[in-house]
Amino acid sequence: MKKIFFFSDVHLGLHDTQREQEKEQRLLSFLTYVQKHAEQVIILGDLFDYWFEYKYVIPRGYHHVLSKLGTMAHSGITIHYLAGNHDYWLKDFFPNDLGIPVYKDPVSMELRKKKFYLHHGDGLALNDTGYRILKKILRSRISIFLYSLVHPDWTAPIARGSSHKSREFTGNKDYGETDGMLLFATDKINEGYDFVIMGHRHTPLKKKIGKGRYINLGDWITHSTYGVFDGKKFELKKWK
Ligand SMILES: [Mn+2]
Repeated sequence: MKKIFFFSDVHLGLHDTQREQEKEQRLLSFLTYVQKHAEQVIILGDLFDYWFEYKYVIPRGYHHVLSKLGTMAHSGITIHYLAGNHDYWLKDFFPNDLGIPVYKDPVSMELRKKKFYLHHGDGLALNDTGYRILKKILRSRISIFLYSLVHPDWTAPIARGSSHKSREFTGNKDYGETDGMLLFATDKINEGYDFVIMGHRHTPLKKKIGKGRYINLGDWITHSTYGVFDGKKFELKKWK
């Protein structure tokens, strides 16, 4: 019986070439396994540390992973890609060229008769109004349009630098993010969801809340964790 796989926060492109090559190999070996056992795959955001696509240009350096995902989708595996805060600027490359639908907002899905709520996890901190305002600005049509006018060789290094800084900055401050995500998950489970799945925190977690479960998928920078659902139980596993 085929299964449904979940993963998030690979942050491809984050480190130097050597570390990135190691991470890419680790992810590709996982995807080869998934290809054999999956009916569906759900990516919960931040697959890339930086992604901005133009009409005729996509970022360089990810071609092995892109072609792997494309092959998987082509072979009949349904892949859903929910954008995170680092790869929010996806356009039509994934749906049109790879056959992978992209979601810009949290989604609810019924999988094997269970109700799933899928959310990358950003913007749920309890006292981070600054981020919520920044999120609106960065995602506005006008900002995206203006950014797209700049040559890709100029925007990519700037964006990569600022994505590093933002991670160091958020990593050093406590915005009550863990609590905010847990509260959010609790609300959703009380609304009737069986599973609430998130990423973004880079810390794997599986928690029973009432009759439901809140799962945080962890990351592929240090944990290499993923979720697998067989229709009955949801397991949070570590890829070795
Ligand atoms: Mn994130």
